[in-house]
Amino acid sequence: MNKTNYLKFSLIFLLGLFIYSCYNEFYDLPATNLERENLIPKPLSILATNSSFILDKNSSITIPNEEIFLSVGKFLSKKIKDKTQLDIEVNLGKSKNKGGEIIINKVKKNATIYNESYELIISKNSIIVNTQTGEGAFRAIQTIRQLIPYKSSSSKNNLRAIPTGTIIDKPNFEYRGSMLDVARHFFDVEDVKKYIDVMAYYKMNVLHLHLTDDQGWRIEIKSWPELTEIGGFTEVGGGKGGFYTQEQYKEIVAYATQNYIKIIPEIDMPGHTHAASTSYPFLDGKEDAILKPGASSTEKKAALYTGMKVGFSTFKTREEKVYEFIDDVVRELSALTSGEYFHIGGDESKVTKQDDYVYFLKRVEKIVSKYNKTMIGWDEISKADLSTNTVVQFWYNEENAIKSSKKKLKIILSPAKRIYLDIKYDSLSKYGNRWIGYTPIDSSYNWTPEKYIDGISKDQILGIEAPLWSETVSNIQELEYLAFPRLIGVAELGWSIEENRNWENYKVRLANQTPYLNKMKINYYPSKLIDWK
Ligand code: TNX
Repeated sequence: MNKTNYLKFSLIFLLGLFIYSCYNEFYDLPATNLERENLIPKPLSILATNSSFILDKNSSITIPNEEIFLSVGKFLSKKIKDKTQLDIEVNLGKSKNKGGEIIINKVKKNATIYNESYELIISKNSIIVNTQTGEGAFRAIQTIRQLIPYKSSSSKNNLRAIPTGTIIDKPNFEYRGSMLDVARHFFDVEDVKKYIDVMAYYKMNVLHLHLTDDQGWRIEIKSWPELTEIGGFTEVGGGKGGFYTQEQYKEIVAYATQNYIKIIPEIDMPGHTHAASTSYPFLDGKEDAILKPGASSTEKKAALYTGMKVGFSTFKTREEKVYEFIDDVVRELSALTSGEYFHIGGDESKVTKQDDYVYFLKRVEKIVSKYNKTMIGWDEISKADLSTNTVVQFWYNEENAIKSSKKKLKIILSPAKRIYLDIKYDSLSKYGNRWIGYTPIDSSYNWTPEKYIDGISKDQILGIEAPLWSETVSNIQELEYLAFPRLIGVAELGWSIEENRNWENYKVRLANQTPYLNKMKINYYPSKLIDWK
C-alpha cells in the first residue's frame, strides 16, 4: 500500500468508526431504561445502562455449532423478520461481524442453575445470551423478542433500538401450564398451534390436552377405531365434533417441542367416559342399559351426549377387559408423546363406588408406569394410596391436596377460583361458566401460589396450570376471549418470583401487550380494569 492509499484507508476507517460510535446520536435515539420495559413475565433481575443496541439489516445472530441452537437461532431470525421485515442471518460458531450481533453463548453446566435460566447482556454493540441449554436460549430469545420495538426507531432507516443493560432470569416454578378442553368442543391443529405460539412468547412450558370426556373422544387409537369414528362424532350443543389422527397429534407434539413446550395427554377415567362407553359398550355395561348388544353405529351415535352435566358416567372397574382397553390406549398415546407425563383424569367420578375407584386408580397407575410415564390426576385421586412419583392436580378440594402432599406427592395448582380460564370475568362476559362466581383479571393475577394452601410449601408445588374448559366456547375466537388476557397473568405467576409480582405494575405492562395481541389477531377480553394502549 502506498502512502496516499494508506492515508485514504485510515481516513475511511476512522470515519467509519466515528459514524459507528455516533450511531445513537446520529439517529437521535432517546435514552432508554431496560428496567421499565413491558416484559411479561417480569425477569428475576434487571440492570439498565440506558443506551441502545441497534438492530438493523447488518445485524446477525451467532450461535454455537449445535443443532439445538441452530433451531433457536432460526426461530429468532424468523420472528424478527415477521415483526420488523429485517433479514437477520444466522451464523454458526463464528460471526461475520458486519454490525451489531446477537450472540448465543453456551456456558458450562452448573448444577445450581435451572435448565431454563439465562443471562442477557445487552450493550451498544452486542446482545449476549449466556445459557447452558437450548431451553434456556429459547426462553432468552422471548425476552429479546419482547424488547424489539414494533416501529422503526428512526425515520431514516429501518432499525430498532433495544435498551441496554443486563437481565438475569430463571423460572419460579418448573411447571407453567395451561389446559385446553378439546373434548367438550373440538379445536383443530391450527387452533392449538396458535395457542402454543402465545404460550411460548410468555415462557410457559406445558400444554395439557383434555382429550376425552362424556361428550367426545378426540384422539385416534388404532386398536380401538370406534372411539373416534363414533365417540368423536359430536360435541356439546350437537355440533360436528372431530378428533386428531395420530399424525395430527404428532404434529402438535412436534410443534410444541420446537417451542419448548411439553404436551400432556389426558384420558379422563373412570368417570367422564360416556363417549368411550357408547363406542364400546362393554366399558360400562351400556349394552344392558342403553344400547342393545350389537347396536349399529347409527344407534350408538344417537346415544352420544351433547349436554353439559358432569358425574354420571363410569367404567366398570372390576372388568378385566377394561384394563386391556386402557393398556392399549396408554401404550399408543404414550408412544406418540415425548414428555414424561400422562394424565388419567380421575375427577368427578360420582357414580363409581369408593372401593372401585381406589382399585381402579392403582391398576391404572401401574399401566402408566409400565409405559414409562409419570401419572397425573385431578385432586380426587388422593383417595387412593399412590406412588410418590404420581402428581396431583389441585383444582377444588384443598383437603385432597394436603393429604397428598403429606404423602410427599407433588402438587400442581389449578385453583378453580383463580385460574379456571372458563369462568366468566364479570356479569358482562359473553361466554364462560359461573359455578364458582366470577374471576376478573385482577383476582386471577392477585394471589400467591407459594402460599395458597396452608400446609403446602413451595417445594411441594411442581407449578401452576390454568385449564380452559370448553362447554361454552365453540371456536378459537370465543376460546381466546376467555383465555386472554388471564393466561398472560398466569404465565407471570409461574415464572416470576413473588417479590417481583405486583398488580399495579403488571397492569401497565399488560396494557402494553396490545401491539402483540393485535398482530396475533387475538380476541382478548378488553376488561375495563386495564388502560389498554
Ligand atoms: C369441573 S375441573 C370439571 C370439568 C368442568 C369444569 C367447568 C374438573 C377436574 N372437572 O369437568 O368442565 O369444572 O368449570
